[in-house]
Order: sequence, then C-alpha cells, then structure tokens
Amino acid sequence: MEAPQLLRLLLTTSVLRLAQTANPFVAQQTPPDPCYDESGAPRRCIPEFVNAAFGKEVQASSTCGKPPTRHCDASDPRRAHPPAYLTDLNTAANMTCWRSETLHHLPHNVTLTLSLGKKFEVVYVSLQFCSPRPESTAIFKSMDYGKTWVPYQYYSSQCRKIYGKPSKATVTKQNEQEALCTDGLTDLYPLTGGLIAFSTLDGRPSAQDFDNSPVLQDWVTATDIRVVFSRPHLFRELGGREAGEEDGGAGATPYYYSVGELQVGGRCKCNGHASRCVKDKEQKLVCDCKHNTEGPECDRCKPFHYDRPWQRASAREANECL
Ligand SMILES: [Ca+2]
Repeated sequence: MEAPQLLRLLLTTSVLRLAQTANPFVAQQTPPDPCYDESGAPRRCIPEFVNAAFGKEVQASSTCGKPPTRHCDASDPRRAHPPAYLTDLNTAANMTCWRSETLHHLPHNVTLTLSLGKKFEVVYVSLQFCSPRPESTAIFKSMDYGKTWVPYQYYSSQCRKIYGKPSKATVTKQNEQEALCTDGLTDLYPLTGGLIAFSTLDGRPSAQDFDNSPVLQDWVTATDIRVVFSRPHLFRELGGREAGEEDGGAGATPYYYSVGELQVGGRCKCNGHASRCVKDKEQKLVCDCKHNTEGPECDRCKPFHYDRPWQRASAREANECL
C-alpha cells in the first residue's frame, strides 16, 4: 500500500470513530430529568432516600484501645473498635463495633457526633448496640453545623429524674417541635443486638400534611446528629451479683458502651427543587438545583428570576422561580 492511501485509510477510520462518539442516539439515552414532566413543565423532585450516616466520620468522646487493654487495642486492626465502625458496611456474618473506654465512675457521658455535611431531612435515627442498651440516652440535632443543638428524643427508665421530662406525653399541634422522653427501648435485654430507633415524624399530627407544615419541615431538618449515652445499666441489675457494692460503691462497677451501627435515614434537603445532591468543586455536598433556583438547598431564586418570591415545591405546585 502506498503512503497516501494508507494516510487516507487512517483518516477515514478516525473520522468514523469520531462519528461514533458523537452518536446522537447515545445522547438520547440519558434518563429524563425528574424535575420536569414529559411536556417540560416543572414539577417537584426530591433526592433518593439514603442512610446519610454511611461512610461518614463520627467523633466519639471516648474510644477504647489507647492504651491497649485485654479486649481492645487501637493499634491492632484485629482488636480495634474505632468510631469508623459506626458507619461502615456491616455484613450479617461480621458486625463491626465501636466501643468506648471502660468507664469506672458515674456519671460519665459518652457522646457520638456525626456531621452530615449539609442539611438533610431526617426520617429516622437508629442505633444497633453490641453492648447492652444504655439506661438513659439522648438524641440531639443541629441545624447550623454544630453551633447550637436542640433535643430530638430522650430514652430513659427514669425520664423525670434524668431529663426532667414526663415519660408519658403526647404531641399536639401546639408542641410539634418538642422532644419527648420514653421508657421504651431502655431494657437491659437483649444484652447484645438491641436497637434504639427514633422516627422524627412518628405521632406528630401535622405529619399527614407535611407539605403545609413549616414547623415539621423545620423539625426534620438537620446538619448534624449527636447521641449522648448518659447512664448505663449497672451490672448489679443483672441479678444482684455485685449487690455488695450498693452502698458507697455506686458507680464503681466498670462498664462500657458499644455500638455496631449508627444510621440516619433521610433525604438530602433541596426543598423539592433537585432530584440529587452532588459534590461541588470543594468536595462539599450540594443540591443539583433546577427550577431556576440556587443555593446549597435550592433555597433562593437565581439572579434575573425574582418575579415572585422563592417557595418550596409541593406535591401540587413546583413553585419554580420566574
Ligand atoms: Ca459497624
């Protein structure tokens, strides 16, 4: 083959390749945008339901293994129980567990703090324990990246004494943003695998009409979640084995907390104006805003789209910016 012919052949092949990559049918295969209907009209769209805690870093006020003990050694991967085990992938065969230091004196709060990185709408917070469940636990949330905290829910067999709350209270339309205390989910048994699960909207009257309840929209919004273990069950409650310690030795029984999984079920908060959240240039999670909105939560109108005030999208009305 002569050189010009070869050149022509090479050129033809590369042009063909180019044509293939620019194939218009490939472009048409991208899925339709959930924020617009078939006719192109805007409609409410929401990110998928996720475990927002998964893979995120948790700050624990106490973790075992430094210095090493018989059961825990932070420097030995086979015997370490780091906070990363709270949000890792568990398998049925192998539940990985975070574990606090062994604590000797009461009271000794142990705190877990999880930053979600942006605003989420939280549906539930759950903890699966590897140790017995605590006797008293409080769950808090922050809406301002940890500057201020509000209580979400209390669990205690002595609500009044530990948290100053009645153990039986109902939520009415007047106090839908109030944290309750329950003596449920505080049993010592099961000794391992016990669960604490808090549903943010459970029993709150306006949950049926969430679209029209700014109070509950606010209630479910969180940037950070904090769990405080306030009191353990003492081992003497396991059958009085150490009853001799009742007098004067209160709190002398060593104890620890251990949790296999902390979950925060919910959706990235985008006010109905985005169907997904993405990482921006600084690796921060932000809404992929549509409907002429912008901001981390699509919480304002884009410039030149101020013809009516910004509004959250509802099931009936997309409330796009014009
Ligand atoms: Ca785990």
